[in-house]
Amino acid sequence: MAVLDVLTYPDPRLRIQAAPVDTVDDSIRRLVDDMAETMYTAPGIGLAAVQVNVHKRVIVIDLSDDHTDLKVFINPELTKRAGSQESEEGCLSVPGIYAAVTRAESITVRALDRNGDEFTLDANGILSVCIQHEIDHLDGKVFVDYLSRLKQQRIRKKLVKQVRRDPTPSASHAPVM
Ligand code: K1U
Ligand code: ZN
Repeated sequence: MAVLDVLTYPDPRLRIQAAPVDTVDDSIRRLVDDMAETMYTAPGIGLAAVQVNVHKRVIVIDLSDDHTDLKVFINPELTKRAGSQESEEGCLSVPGIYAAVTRAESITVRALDRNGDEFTLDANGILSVCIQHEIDHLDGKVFVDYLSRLKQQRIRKKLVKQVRRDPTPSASHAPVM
């Protein structure tokens, strides 16, 4: 397994729409394992493949304290949304920034698991928020898109300055489609 570089906002590669996975094979399972290791190392509670510059519809989430509840969503689709909730969000691609975002309270998601088997899951609370946040990444969206223009400008300036001061290897890689 490997810890992958995470793209930092406003990197334009975060805007690339991810393509559906055709076949869940060993290369996808390796990607899932590397994404899980990257998420646990960060640390975070979710990660979308787009954030590690792989433009495929793959998400990992683990809300447990002890890394024992890894959830894998391949080609996830929201089939139901109900209600609304506001909660504080963070993002490994927007380090150090937390802001309130309004999303659906409860959702149903249909996806494939790491064996390529279809499942559906009903979620609410933080799991629902996290799934919606990660599906946004697959569609080239970042949570700061929900904030005011002024807040987006401030965040962009702050992170561009930070990356100039401390450049990461991810800044020079081409997208992996
Ligand atoms: O998509 C990402 O970058 C991961 C993101 C997921 C997320 C968090 C909160 C609301 C919506 C989506 C993160 O994991 S940010 C880091 C974080 O929330 C966290 C880190 C350590 C312990 C607990 C939480
Ligand atoms: Zn994120």
